[in-house]
Amino acid sequence: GGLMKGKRGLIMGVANQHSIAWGITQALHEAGAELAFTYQGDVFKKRVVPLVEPLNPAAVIDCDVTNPESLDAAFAELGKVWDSLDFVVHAIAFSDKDQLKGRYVDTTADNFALTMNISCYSFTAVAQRAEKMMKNGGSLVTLTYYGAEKVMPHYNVMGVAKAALEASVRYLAEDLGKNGIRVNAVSAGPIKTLAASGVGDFRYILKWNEYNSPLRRTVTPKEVGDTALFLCSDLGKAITGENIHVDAGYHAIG
Ligand code: 0WD
Repeated sequence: GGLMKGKRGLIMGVANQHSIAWGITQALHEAGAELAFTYQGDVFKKRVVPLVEPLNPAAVIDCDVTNPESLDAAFAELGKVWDSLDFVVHAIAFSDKDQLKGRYVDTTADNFALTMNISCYSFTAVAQRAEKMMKNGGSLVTLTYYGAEKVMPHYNVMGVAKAALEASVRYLAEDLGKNGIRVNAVSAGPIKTLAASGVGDFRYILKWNEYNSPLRRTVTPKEVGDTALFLCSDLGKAITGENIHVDAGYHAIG
């Protein structure tokens, strides 16, 4: 049985067992979804392949989202094993960590473009390709952070990119809604991951959230995963263009 029985989805952005995408994977796997994965290059291959193997993935594919040919190849590969697709989880972001501290105003043009490309545009690039495989409608989910809405210490250019990502969720929801494809974001509270370790003073941000969020704690990747599961499932079938905060309530007070 299970909420996701018979549903097929691609998860992009598992880097290791601490990744939010890994918590999302647990939730979707337990609910009975059939899963495929992309990882970024050989460095991550070594970690991701053994991690996902026990879940019997339909495919585990190398994909660098900055490279359109790599994206095309990944979806072509997926098309060989699946004739349709029900959901995609996009849990990918990147910025030069030297610019995730200090002042936003000092952001370079090169890193601005790179951060926007990987952390924002890649979701649209994925949507373009996923749309073609979503023959029975579908659900696209991306990960964002409150630093898109309010100034958070050190988040800087990533906050600007997440704001653009959240806006793109609304435009994509409008474009793809006609085909029954829903597009939503999950705004996760801070979680200690590889990507987060690049953000200046991250431990302080974790403590701050623990002391000040309404639930007086931080959140786990699995808790973020449970909301991603809800959005990918038919329980979320009337929800699109939305941004759900899974942050122990911090957005309500912050
Ligand atoms: O506190 C946090 N950790 C939060 C993260 C709070 C709110 C949101 N998020 C977001 C992140 O911004 C990101 O969009 O969640 C998403 C997942 O991030 P994560 O789980 O915190 O981080 P991690 O486990 O590192 O996974 C992100 C991965 C990359 O890892 P690195 O360590 O290289 O940043 O994104 C992948 C890569 O595996 N990635 C790429 N994948 C394909 N092509 C690329 C790329 N060019 N660049 C990064």
